[in-house]
Amino acid sequence: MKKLLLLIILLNFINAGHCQNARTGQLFSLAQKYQAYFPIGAAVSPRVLKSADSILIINQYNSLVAENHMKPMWIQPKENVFKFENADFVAAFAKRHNMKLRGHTLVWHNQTPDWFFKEGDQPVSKEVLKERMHKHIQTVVSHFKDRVYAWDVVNEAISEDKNEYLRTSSPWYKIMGEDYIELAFQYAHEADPNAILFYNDFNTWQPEKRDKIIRLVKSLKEKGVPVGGIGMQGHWKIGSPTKEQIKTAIDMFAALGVTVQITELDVSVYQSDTDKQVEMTPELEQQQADYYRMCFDVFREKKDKISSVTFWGAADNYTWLNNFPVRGRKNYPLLFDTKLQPKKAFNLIMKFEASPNPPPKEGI
Ligand code: HAH
Repeated sequence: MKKLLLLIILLNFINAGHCQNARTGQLFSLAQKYQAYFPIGAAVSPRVLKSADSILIINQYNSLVAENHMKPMWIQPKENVFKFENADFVAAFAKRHNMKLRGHTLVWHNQTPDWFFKEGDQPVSKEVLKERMHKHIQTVVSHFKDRVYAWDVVNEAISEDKNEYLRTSSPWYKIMGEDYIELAFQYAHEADPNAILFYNDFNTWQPEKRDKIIRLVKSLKEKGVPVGGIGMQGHWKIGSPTKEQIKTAIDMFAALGVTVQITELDVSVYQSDTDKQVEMTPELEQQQADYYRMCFDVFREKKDKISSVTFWGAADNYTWLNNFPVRGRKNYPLLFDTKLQPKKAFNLIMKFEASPNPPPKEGI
């Protein structure tokens, strides 16, 4: 009995991520299917890579990003104490399996330790913060040089408030003023001139926010700041944003002469913070699948403007949305279910006539 159980567990483990056609036995891989379009990524942690999920990840994705372990809080928890072990594990896994690697993130108002902004119990001076930023970016970007091909240099610097341009509540802004953004890009470029440098944000499809991102990236480019891409996070929900909103944002961003990446895709099954927890029903799975199909129809149509699509997680067994925006409310936002089996969304986004492989895009 025990042996049988072990065998079943083992078979399940081996089977995870092999999406197989029952009739032909053919294996389907998302990354392979999208080879002529863009790399397909997942946000991961060393823990996930050491679990049964690793097989799913190897089979389905060809790009990785550390969900947390390259953030300042993890990588430089104390001044001059750099902890690369976890991020290195993710980088080594990517290399071993011939996957691309994105870097996330260098300068952000969240998940950045307080010491950056303080000297004793006083706020730090602009000059010292500038030095700390320089040191951080120089050290981290150099460490991953030749491994990370694209960095989210600045994350979420635009305000959500429609009467405000930049997020003035960010300690970076408070202490350094607007300059912090261009300095971050300059420092990153100095450390790795080959990396593609991204401005990354959420709600990029909302017209007011979209236009502020355009204003920012345009002004950076005019000043000769080496911004190479815009990351559309893509924390979306069933039905929103609409097809038109996604298309328009991609077109307007690409018109600035930068590449666009979908950097943190997931599709929540909830419409608002006050929705009660639900189980995943076939109806809900179908609605989510239809929404995902629309998104990928757009991404394929815009493949010349999009150089990567990354999911913010590998499967519904673990997602940050289980604790955001409501702590402990289970969500099911990804393509594989809690048992790592493909959902309807997976089947639908795999259902298209793939165009023949063109040569890979230059530099990406
Ligand atoms: C993203 N922010 C971050 O870029 C990522 O690093 C994190 O792991 C999850 C989501 C999205 C976000 C937020 O953190 C707070 C409010 C709105 C959106």
